[in-house]
Amino acid sequence: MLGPKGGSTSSLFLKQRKGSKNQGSYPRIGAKTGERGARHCASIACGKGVQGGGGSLRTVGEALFHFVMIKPSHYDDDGYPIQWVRSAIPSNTLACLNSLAEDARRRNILGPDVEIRLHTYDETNRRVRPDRIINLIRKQGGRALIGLVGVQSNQFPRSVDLARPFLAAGLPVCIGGFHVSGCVAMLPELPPDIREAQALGISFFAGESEEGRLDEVLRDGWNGTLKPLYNYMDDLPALTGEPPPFLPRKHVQRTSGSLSSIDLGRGCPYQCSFCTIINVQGRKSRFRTADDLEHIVRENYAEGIKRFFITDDNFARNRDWELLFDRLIHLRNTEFPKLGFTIQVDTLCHKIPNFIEKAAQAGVRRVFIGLENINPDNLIAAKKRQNKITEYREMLQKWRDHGAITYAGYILGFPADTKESIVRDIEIIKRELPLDILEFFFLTPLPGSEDHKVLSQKGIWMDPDMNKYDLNHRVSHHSKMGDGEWEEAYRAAWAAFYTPEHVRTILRRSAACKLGRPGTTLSTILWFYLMILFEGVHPLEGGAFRLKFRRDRRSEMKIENPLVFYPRYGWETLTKVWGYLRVYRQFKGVLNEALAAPDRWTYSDIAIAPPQADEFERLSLYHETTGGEAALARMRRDDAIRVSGHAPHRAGLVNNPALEAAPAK
Ligand code: B12
Ligand code: SF4
Repeated sequence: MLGPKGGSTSSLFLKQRKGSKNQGSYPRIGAKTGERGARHCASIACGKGVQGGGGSLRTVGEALFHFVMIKPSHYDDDGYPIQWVRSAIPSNTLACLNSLAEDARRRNILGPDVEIRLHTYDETNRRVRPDRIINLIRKQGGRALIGLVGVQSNQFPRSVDLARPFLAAGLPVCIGGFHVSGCVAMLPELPPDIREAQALGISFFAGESEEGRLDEVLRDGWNGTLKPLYNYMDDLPALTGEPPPFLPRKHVQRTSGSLSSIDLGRGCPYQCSFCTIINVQGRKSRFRTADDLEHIVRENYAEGIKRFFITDDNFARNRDWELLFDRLIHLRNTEFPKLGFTIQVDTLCHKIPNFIEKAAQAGVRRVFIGLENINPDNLIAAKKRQNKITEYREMLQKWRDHGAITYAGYILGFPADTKESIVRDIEIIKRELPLDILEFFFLTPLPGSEDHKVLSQKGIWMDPDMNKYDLNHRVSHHSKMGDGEWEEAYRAAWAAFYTPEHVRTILRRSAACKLGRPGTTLSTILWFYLMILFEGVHPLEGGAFRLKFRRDRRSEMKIENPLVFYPRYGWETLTKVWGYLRVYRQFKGVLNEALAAPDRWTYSDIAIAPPQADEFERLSLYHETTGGEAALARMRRDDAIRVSGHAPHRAGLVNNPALEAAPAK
């Protein structure tokens, strides 16, 4: 079955499959002037995207359709959009939409006489000025559709603020992404924020826009018949043969520069209760082909991009992982030796024969691992039964032996957590698990997750301000910790992991490994720690050199006086630069020590020492955590069954129906 929920939970929503049941439409805007010959313009405000005339306008009456795609950011605590001179990674959603739109343009979906002109903006690395976009559309003429793309829950308030001036100018707006899809997938009715935005005249898209669905939206945008809601949640598209994501180099240049992102698959077989992905993208693996992958690599390589973040939430459960890795290995061995990849995997990936070995050969150098917690009781409460703490060490050591830098996500605020247990757990991790980067998140009932659905059903308080749903803010109450205590525990966790002493240990571990990259490990540590310490944003939304624009403040907040805004912005910037330099010098000193240590190559500690026969008896991981002893007992029971020959051949997969239903890898 394609589709996560068989239509059950969204049955109260308008069913508008394939756009056939149009529930009304929004007003049409008039066609004005146009210019023939389609173009992609990443900077509409500069007017450079106009073909064959460097900005000259055509006569009124020619058909022109602007599709403006904006990936919005979200507001910081002071109400300013979080944006940077350079953001970390180009947006994959923007790249997907851009490719689909480019394909629609090539196919002349609005007829041979209508030029489609594409404009892409990523607000995380440039200011978006609706007034300028509106002026340019007016100047160039034609009709337009404003698409706010990949809108997460935390970006929803910003998206609506961005939409307002366009609506006021008579330009239709459509919002798509996880907030809308997650709400449509899991809630019996649309939440108030989406309903209010609908009342403003904004159209919504739930689901994925491959298989010609974007065409429908573009046609409706052109005809002025945009629907209030496009609901494709019950019909997940296949990705085979769909245009692979691509963004022009100028976008990549506004990020760290040589890294791009691609999705090779969607869907995950597991059932974690805090996860939105399974309810939006389904539990069945859908994937792109090895030919698509090669195409993406070649196209990007031609633009100088050699490193990629593969955005699949769990690449280990991409049914075609091996074919995809094999193609990458071939490309690396023949034409592109410098290819490098970052992937996201689960904690059982090392059980898949050859997975880590082939990943390393394919150029995987960084791995995000959904560790989430080291207390089995917490993992069970979150339906994350597949995470077995008894496997963590083996899995992490294997990645390390294959030269990958490991990042683990760690969620704070599960039922068994207290401030004391969190601090205890971080110390256990530091001592016993060979992890390079640990990133913390508040347990957050994200719209689209089972947790959110359950809290909504029970009427339990959740912060109504979606802007805070960035996993870096507390948005619910905890059963044991007070609000302040939970927030303190979150800050304490970051501070406890990134002490100079522990950074020294991480770097010593890396420097002792023959495939280790201590310099790169340090720059990654600095990235994560500096964002938390000085920028107040989660590292996953970080960037280089924070931009703030006085007039772009959140609509509910007052525009500040320039005499207050600019001196404070200047002072903040100076103190941050000073702070950055201080920490950089300190940690660089630590790196130099690690590299020069006389015992560099013989250094060892509990975390990186090869598995010991008695480690299950000795390590705190199994005896001090909540549910650790029981997890150990389960492991021993499973081992005993396996030895007696009655167990499935893959240790980690026992008692896991979700995984049993998963692709047989
Ligand atoms: C990659 C990724 C990132 C990257 C983003 C950069 C990049 N390279 O793309 C990084 C690591 C930076 C990141 C950061 C964060 N992320 Co993130 N991220 C993802 C991930 C894994 C993939 C996104 C993606 O490319 N999906 C594939 C695209 C094609 O799907 P899509 O976005 O849904 O778009 C399709 C449809 O929605 C539709 N569509 C979308 N927009 C529009 C617009 C129109 C007009 C139309 C017609 C259709 C349409 O068509 C698209 C193609 O089918 C998703 C999970 C997931 N599986 O999607 C999480 C996810 C989107 N992230 C999430 C979160 C919470 C965050 C962070 C807040 C986490 C944090 N604490 O830092 C930050 C926010 C930073 C930011 N400014 O974006 C959540 C959002 C949940 C929610 N309800 O809001 C997700 C779903 C993961 C999760 N934990 O549940 N993320
Ligand atoms: S393993 Fe990751 S992607 Fe899969 S259900 Fe759990 S949290 Fe979601």
